[in-house]
Amino acid sequence: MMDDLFPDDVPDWREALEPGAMVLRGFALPHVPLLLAGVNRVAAAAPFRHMHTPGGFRMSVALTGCGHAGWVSDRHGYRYQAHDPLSGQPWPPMPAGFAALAQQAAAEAGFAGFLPDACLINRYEPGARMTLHQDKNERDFSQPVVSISLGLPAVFQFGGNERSDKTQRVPLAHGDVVVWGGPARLRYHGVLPLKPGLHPLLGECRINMTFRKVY
Ligand code: MD3
Ligand code: FE
Repeated sequence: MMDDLFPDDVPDWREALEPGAMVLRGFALPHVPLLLAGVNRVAAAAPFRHMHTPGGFRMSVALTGCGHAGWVSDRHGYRYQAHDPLSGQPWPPMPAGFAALAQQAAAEAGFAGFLPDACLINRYEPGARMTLHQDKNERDFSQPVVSISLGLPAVFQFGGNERSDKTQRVPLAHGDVVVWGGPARLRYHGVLPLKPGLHPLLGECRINMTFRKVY
């Protein structure tokens, strides 16, 4: 009866996309105030900016970051670096509670002991997108990436190990957390252009935070 409709051993908030890729629906919802306060503090010290690809194109997603490394792209290429090129200062420290939350999410997905040293923060406004890419600037691919979506919903594209592989579309909403590790770690992925909308907390915007072990 109720037990069949809502089996308590198969929580429906936890969804395996593929081996190594686990969606934790709403996992970050209780932590939204802490996350938004932290993002605002980081952005006050290291403002969101639109980087340029090595080929000279302005990225539609604005980004900032905190922790020991930030992601930088310019005409010389893309890489992690310890200093914010806008200020010449180290990236702001990771706000209290960030790393613990990422570690908790990773553990839920089977990656116990995840110790992120960086958090990249992407800001999407309507029309902004991220083309298919792999994340391979980190040193240790045995460590997962934990992503938290806030604000307007988006459609995530999850592909294979080759750019030309077929992709699946995964809707990601406010508070959803995804853990990407193991065989999913080097999959191509992207985000379709953000649809216009107004989120009650964030307005016309989506924020995506990704926690990584870079060094
Ligand atoms: C799968 N960000 O910052 S998060 C990125 O929504 C990035 O802003 C997207 O891709 C965003 O690099 C997607 C989900 C994500 C992040 C890293 C991954 C999925 C991943 C690394 C490996 C496989
Ligand atoms: Fe990525």
